[in-house]
Formats: sequence, structure tokens, C-alpha cells
Amino acid sequence: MSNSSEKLTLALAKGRILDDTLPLLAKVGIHPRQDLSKTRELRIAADGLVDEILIVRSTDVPTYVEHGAADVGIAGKDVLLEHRSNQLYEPLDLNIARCRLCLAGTDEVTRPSDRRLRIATKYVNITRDWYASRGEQVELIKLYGSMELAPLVGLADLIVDLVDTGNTLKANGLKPLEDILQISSRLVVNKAAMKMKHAKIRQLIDELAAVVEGAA
Ligand code: PRT
Ligand code: MG
Repeated sequence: MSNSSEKLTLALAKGRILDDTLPLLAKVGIHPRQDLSKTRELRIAADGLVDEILIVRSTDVPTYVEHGAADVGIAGKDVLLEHRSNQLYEPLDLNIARCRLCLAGTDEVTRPSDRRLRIATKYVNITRDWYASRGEQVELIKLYGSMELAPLVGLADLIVDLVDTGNTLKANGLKPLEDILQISSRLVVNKAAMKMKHAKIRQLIDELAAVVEGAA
């Protein structure tokens, strides 16, 4: 069924994942025909194994791939775990955009006696599961950014957020209290595309894997 005329579409997010991904793509001979950091176009033709790159919001990468609007995508493990799709294969850890998901706060965790702990985060599913696995129910406050502010103004007791250098927490008088997960970006593949375009996708996985291995 598979032949070399099949087109392969890759969903990618701007920002740090794109910065770390472009050198990987170049090493396997995939070259976008425009400068992705400059163009305003969201659909960019490419040369090499991938024919087209879609520029989407990082949290939307799993959505594009699970619906088959893109055959493959690159997304943070944080985004994938929070999104919770069972329609995606995750064949390769690209080992880029690494960070950790942390519980953070102003000081040690002191549990209020009259109510549940209040946690502000973008990662409500991951946080709920993590606390549930320790037998604790917490009140979750969903935020879309600037999580560090929440404990400072009494919106939450603690936050769950991504930490790299720790500078953002520090600048807001917070510190990491516990690591929840180690994060890196993953290649994800649409399940139907994996069957229909198997040869090309297999080649992409193998070539990227070789580059990641070499870099390790
Ligand atoms: O920015 P936008 O809202 O459009 O989308 P996004 O925040 O999802 O994109 P982006 O590019 O910021 O992050 C995309 C992915 O990069 C995340 O899903 C992670 O998998 C990965 N990644 C790796 C990070 C970080 N490191 C990181 N440090 N994502 C975000 N951060 C943020 C963090 O949220 C905090 O605000 O950087 C700040 C902390 O950094 P330090 O170095 O001060 O600790
Ligand atoms: Mg961001």
C-alpha cells in the first residue's frame, strides 16, 4: 500500500520545541522552505521526508495528530500526559526541551486544617492523578499562564509548573518542593497514518532515533 509519493505532514509548535527541533530535522535532511521563526504562514512546505510543516500551539499538537490533520507531531511529555489521547503512538523520545514538572511554593507544604490544599496549574489532570496516587484530594485551580503569581496573591497554596533553571520561581520568591515528572519532547504519530504511510514514517522514526542516539 505504501509508496514514496505519500505526503507526510508534521505538526510543530513555535518556541523552545521548534528551536530544538530544527537542528534535528536538518540532520535527517528535512528542510522547511521558509524561515519558521520569521514567517507568519502556518503551513510551510518542506523538502526531505516531511512534505509539509504545520505551525500550531504546543497544546494543540496532539489534537492535530489524533485527528489526522497531521501525520506526525512533536510535543512535550507534559502536553501529552495532560491531553490523555489513546489515539496516538509515541515511538520516540527526542530528548529535547528537557525540564521537570514540579510542585512549588513559598515554603514547605503546610496543609490548611479547614479545607483542601489549593493548587494552581495548567496541568490539572496530571496534578489530580499525582495527588490521588498519594491518597489526597486537592482543589485544582486551572490557569493558562503566570502560575507563579497564584501563591503570592492567595489564589492558591502551591503551584504545579515546569521548571528548567529555577530562575522564574526564584524571581517570584518560590522554590521547587517536589519533582513530579521528568519532561522531554516526543515524536507522536497518528495511528491510521502509521499503517497507511508505514514505510515513510518508519524511516522518519529510524533516522531521528539515530540522530538522538548519536547526540546522547
Ligand atoms: O508559550 P505558549 O503559551 O504559546 O505555549 P507553551 O508555553 O506551551 O510553549 P513553550 O514553547 O513555552 O513550551 C513548550 C514546551 O517546552 C513545554 O510543553 C515543555 O515540554 C517544554 N519546556 C521545556 C518548557 C520549559 N522547558 C520551561 N522552562 N516549557 C515551559 N517552560 C517555562 C515554565 O513554564 C516557566 O514559566 O519556563 C519557565 C521556567 O523556566 P526556568 O528556566 O525559569 O525554570
Ligand atoms: Mg510558554
